[in-house]
Amino acid sequence: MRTEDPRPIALKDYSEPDFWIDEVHLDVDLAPETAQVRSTLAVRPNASRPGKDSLRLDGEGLELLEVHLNGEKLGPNRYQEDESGLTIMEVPAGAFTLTTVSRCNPAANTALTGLYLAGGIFCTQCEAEGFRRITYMLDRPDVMAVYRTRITAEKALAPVLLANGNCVESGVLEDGRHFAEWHDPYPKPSYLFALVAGDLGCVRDAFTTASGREVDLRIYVEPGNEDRCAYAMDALKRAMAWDEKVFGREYDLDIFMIVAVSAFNMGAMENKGLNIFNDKYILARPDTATDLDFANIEAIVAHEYFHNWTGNRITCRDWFQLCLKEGLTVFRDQEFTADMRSRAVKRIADVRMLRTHQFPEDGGPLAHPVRPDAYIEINNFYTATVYEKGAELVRMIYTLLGAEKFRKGMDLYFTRHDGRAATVEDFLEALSDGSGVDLSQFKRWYHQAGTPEVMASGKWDGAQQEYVLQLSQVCPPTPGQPHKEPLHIPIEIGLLGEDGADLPLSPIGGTAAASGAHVISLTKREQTFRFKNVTAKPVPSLLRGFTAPVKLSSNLGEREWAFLMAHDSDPFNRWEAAQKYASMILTGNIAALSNGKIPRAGTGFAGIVRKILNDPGLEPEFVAQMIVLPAEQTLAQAIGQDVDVEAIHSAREAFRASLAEQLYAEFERAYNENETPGTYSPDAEAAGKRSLRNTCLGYMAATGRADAIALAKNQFDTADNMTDSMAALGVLAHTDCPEREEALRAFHDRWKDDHLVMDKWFALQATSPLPGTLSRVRELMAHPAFSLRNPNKVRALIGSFATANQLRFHESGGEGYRFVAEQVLALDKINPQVAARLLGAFKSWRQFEPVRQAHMRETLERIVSQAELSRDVYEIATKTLG
Ligand code: B3K
Ligand code: ZN
Repeated sequence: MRTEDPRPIALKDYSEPDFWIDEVHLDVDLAPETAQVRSTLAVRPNASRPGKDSLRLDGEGLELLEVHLNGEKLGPNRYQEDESGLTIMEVPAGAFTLTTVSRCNPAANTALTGLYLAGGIFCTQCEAEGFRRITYMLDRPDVMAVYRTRITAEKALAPVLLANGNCVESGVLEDGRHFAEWHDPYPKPSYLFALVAGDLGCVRDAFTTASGREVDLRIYVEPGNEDRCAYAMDALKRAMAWDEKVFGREYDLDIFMIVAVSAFNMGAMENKGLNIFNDKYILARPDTATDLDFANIEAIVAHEYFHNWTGNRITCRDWFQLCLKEGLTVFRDQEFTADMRSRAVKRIADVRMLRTHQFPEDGGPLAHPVRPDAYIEINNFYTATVYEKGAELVRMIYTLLGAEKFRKGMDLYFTRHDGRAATVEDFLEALSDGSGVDLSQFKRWYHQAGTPEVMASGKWDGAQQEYVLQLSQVCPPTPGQPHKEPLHIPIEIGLLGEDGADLPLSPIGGTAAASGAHVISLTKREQTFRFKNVTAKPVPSLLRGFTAPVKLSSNLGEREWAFLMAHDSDPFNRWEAAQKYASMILTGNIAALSNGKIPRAGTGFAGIVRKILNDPGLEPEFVAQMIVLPAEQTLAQAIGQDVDVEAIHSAREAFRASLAEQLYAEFERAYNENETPGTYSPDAEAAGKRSLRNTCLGYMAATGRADAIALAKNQFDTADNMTDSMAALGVLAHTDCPEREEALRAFHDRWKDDHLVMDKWFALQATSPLPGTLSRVRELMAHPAFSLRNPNKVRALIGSFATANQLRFHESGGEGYRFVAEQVLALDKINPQVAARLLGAFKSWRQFEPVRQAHMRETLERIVSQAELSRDVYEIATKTLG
C-alpha cells in the first residue's frame, strides 16, 4: 500500500543490471499457510557494469530466514532487508552462488500474484513482477536463467506437482509427503516461472512436430471437468500445426501442459511449457459453453501457445517493450482465427473490439503510446493499446511488406534474437533488414499516442478522366504529447463503378505501395493521389480491411454509404458502410428525440437489410454482423460530447423495433431457415447460423409482440446448447415480461453448482436495460455463488454492469458510479489489479453531459482522497482525473 505518492519508472532510465543470474535452483516446500522456498542463484557480475560490490534483489511480502554466500551462512550485518527487497553487501568480485531461505503464505494471498492457494490448488502468477513475492530475485525480464524446481508437499493435499520444463525426478517421502523435480533447459526471465500443485484431473494427447519430436500434451483440470477439455486440446494441436506452417515455428520441449484454475486475474499466462489458464478459457461442453466461449478458447489457447516463440524464446528487455510480445502475439492469434474461421468476420470482430476498447483509451486521460515511456504500476499497462493497437501496428507492417517479405523479416527476427531479451527497435530493424523496406517513419506509431484522424476528399475529374483523392492526417494531442508528427499510414482503396463492381485502378506517379496496387501510403500531413482512366464518377471504398487504426472521415453521404453497404466487394468495408449508414440515421434520431422531432424509420436502410437477408451467397455470420446496429457505446463515441445515454438507448431501441416491424417476415424466415438440427458442433459455420438466428430473434422480440416473446420462451425451454439457451434468456431477461423471472429462476436452478455458467447468469442480469438493474446487482452480491475474491465473479457482475450497461451505469443520479467506486475500494484491499481494471470504467467520463460528469469527477476525487490506495488504483484514478 502507498505511503507517499509513488514515483513513475521511465524508459529513458533503463540500464542493464549490475549482475546476471544464469541458474536458479528452487526447493519449494508447500503447505497452505507456509510455503518455504530455498533458492540458490548462480550469480555473475555484468562485465559492462564493473566494480559493483553489493547485490540488490527484489522481494516482497517474504519472511527471510537465512542467507548463504558460496555455501557460507551470512550474519545479519552482511545483508539488509526492506519492504521491496534484499541487499547483500560485499559480494565477491567474480561469480558466486547465493542461497536464500524464505517463507510466504499462499492461503493469505488474495491478490493472486506470486504463489497463491485458491480452490484447493497452489498456483503461481509471476508476470509482471510476481516472482519477487515467491523468493528473492533480480525480477526483471532481461535476466534470463535456467530453472530447476523441486516441489515437496503432502501427497493427499497435492497429488500433482508441476513446474516448467521436463520432470526429471519424483518420489515418495516419509509422512505421506512426496516430491517432483522439474528442469527447464531454456533460459527464461522470472516472469515465465510457474508452479502448480493440487488435486487435478488430466486429459492427455500427443503432437508430432514437423521435425519429428513427440510432444506429450496435457490439460489439467479440477477432477470432474475432464469432459470439458476436448475443444481446447483440439485447438492446441491446430495452433501447433499452424505455427509450423505459417511462421515456421516448432515446439521445443517434450511436454506441453495447460492447467485450468478458477481464480485467475486475467485470461491466461504463457509460462514456459506450463500455461496457466482461467478455466473460463479452457472448459467447454455444448450444454455449458456458448459459441463465443468456444471461439475465445480457440483464440486464447493459440495466443498462449504462440508466446512460446514471441515472448518466451524471444522475450522483452524491459516492460516498456511489452507490445513486442503482446501486439505481435495478438496479431498471430488473429491470423490463426482468420485461417480457422472466416477472415472477414474476424476482421470485423477485431475492429469492433479496437473501437470499443482502444479508441476511447487513446482519446481519453489514460492515452499512452503502444510503447509507453513511463509507468507507476506496470500491471496497469496490459491495455487495449499495448495489445490491440500493438497488433494493428504489426498488421500495418504486414500490409506494407506483403506476406512474403513479412515472413522474411520475421525469420530474421527469430534467428537474430532467439534466446535473448529484445526491444521494439530490434524488431523493426529485423523486419526492415529482412524485407528491404524502410520502416523509419513507421516507427513513430510506437511512441506517438492517440488515434490519428484521416480526412479524405475525392473528386472525379470528367475532363481528365481522373479520380483525385486528397488525404490529410492529424493526430489530436494526448497527455504529455501536445504535438504530433505525421505517421506512415497504409490505406487500401478501391473504386466502385455504377454497377457496384470494382474498377481497375491505375495510380498516376509513384503513389502505390510496393506490395499491392491498391494500397497507398499516406506519409505527409497532406497528400494527393490520382487515378487515371476513370471514365465515370466512381464511389470510393477507402481504408478497405481497416488497413490502419485511424478515424476516417470523408465527403461521402448517406447515398454513398447505402451504395457501399449494398455492393462493396471488400467485406469489411461493406460492414463499415452499414455501420456508417445506421450511425447517420441513429445520430439524427438521437438529436430528433432531444428536440421533440419525429425520428426516421430508415426505410432505405431496411431495404438493403432485406436484400442482405435474402442473399444466399453471404455467410450467415457475416449477415448477422451486417444487421447488428452500432452499440450504444459506439454511438456515444460518435457523438463525442454532452452524451445523453437515455436518448441513445431510446433512439436505438426504437430504430430496432422499427426495423423489426418493417422486416418481421424476413427475420422470421431467417430464424426458421438457420436452424442447426442434429448434434451440436462448435464450428464457425454452425455457430454463424446460430448467431444469425439469434440476432433475428432479438429483432423480433424488439417489437414486443407476444408471439416473439413466446418464441424466445420456447427456444429457452427446448434449447440443447448453451448458445441458444443464453440467447433466448438474454431476450427474456432484458424485456419487461412475465416470462423474465421464471426463466432466470429456471436457469439458476439448473446451473447453480456450475461456477462458469453462473457467471453468465450474473452478467446477463447486470447488463439488463430495465430499471432496477442496480438494485438487482446489489442483491446478487449476496448470492452464495458470488465472491469479491474471485475475479471472474467480479467481472461478471460488477464489471459487466460498469462497462457493458451504459444506460444503467450512467444513471443520472450517479448511483451507478458510487456503487462501482465502493466496490473498487473494497477490492483494492483484496486484489489491486482487479480493482484498477474495474476503475477503467470511468475513463471516458468527460464525454458525458455536465451532471453526470460532475458525479463522476466527485466519485473519482473521493477515491483519490483515500489514504491507503494501491499503486494500481492510485495511478488509474489520478490519471483519469487528469
Ligand atoms: N502475458 C499474460 C498477461 C499477464 C498480465 C499481467 N498483469 C497473458 C497474455 O497476454 O498472454
Ligand atoms: Zn499475450
